[in-house]
Amino acid sequence: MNLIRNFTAAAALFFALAGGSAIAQEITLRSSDTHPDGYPTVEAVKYLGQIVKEKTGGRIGVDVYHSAQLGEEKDTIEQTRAGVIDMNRVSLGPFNNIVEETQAVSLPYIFKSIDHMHKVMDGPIGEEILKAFEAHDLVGLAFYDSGSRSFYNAKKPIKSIDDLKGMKLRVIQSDVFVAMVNALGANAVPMPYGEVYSAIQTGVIDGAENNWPSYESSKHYEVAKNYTLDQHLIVPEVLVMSKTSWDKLSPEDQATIRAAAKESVSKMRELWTAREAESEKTVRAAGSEVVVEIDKQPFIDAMKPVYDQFVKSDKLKDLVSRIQATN
Ligand code: GTR
Repeated sequence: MNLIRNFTAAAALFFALAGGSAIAQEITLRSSDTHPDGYPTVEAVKYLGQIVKEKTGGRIGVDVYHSAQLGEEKDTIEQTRAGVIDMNRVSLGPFNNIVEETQAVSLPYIFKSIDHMHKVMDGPIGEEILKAFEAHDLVGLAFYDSGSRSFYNAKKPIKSIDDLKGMKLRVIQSDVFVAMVNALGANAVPMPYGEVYSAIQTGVIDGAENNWPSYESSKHYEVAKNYTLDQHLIVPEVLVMSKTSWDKLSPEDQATIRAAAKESVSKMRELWTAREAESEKTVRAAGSEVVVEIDKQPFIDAMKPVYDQFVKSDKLKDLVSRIQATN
């Protein structure tokens, strides 16, 4: 950021000396996203960038590096903590092993519905979880939607929990995700998102799990045609900033970015709803076999050991019971 700042300061001076009237961008924040251009999270952060640019008279801009140009999520999180990347939009999953509080909202079937998730994340519990990032060199700005995650595989349609037995399924690099898949009788294989397509194609794994837009945009549907809507996880996504980059900003600029992040949430939700429908249409048209009706109770029952394993500290117990009590 310093280099860019020096360069833009020099450019501003040049414009001033040359009598130019352009307002130079003084700060360019680099933001990471694993998803391709056009994906709702990418567009939401671009939207935030536009607001910030307008509100600061062009002084601050946000460049979104989509398609994992800055790396896989686990690595970009470390780079954001180190101040190398300024902003990052990531699923809460890869944060599970770093920020304990994120585990509470990454537990299978913790949310009864998308509405329930919105109520929790838009309220005091959400604020508390956003604040928890600060102890880990990050500033939590906002939560985005991610629909619900379900299993897909290259082998056979999953019609009941028994069909999962022995399947090798990729999960996000999170102990909660690993425990969840193992508790269902399958074998969890934690792996970066970008490696999943070829791992399915070459038979290293049988499948993975994700929401409609990711199943579609990653093209995993081309190699794993069986998709079962067991909806085991409604796990939100988060937009964070590096504490190092944040501390370089004035309190006014920080407030502008916070407000723009909040404003980008409703935009994101609009884009999300549209993309979910579009993605479903695309994968169905491409021949995916979708199991819609499935008895979820055995899946829910199988999660008991996962809750026992992770909901141990007073902090987690308290968070989980407050989430469950939210209507
Ligand atoms: C997507 C999520 C990404 C990434 C991916 C994954 O739903 O939006 O941030 O975490 O899942 O499974 O790795």
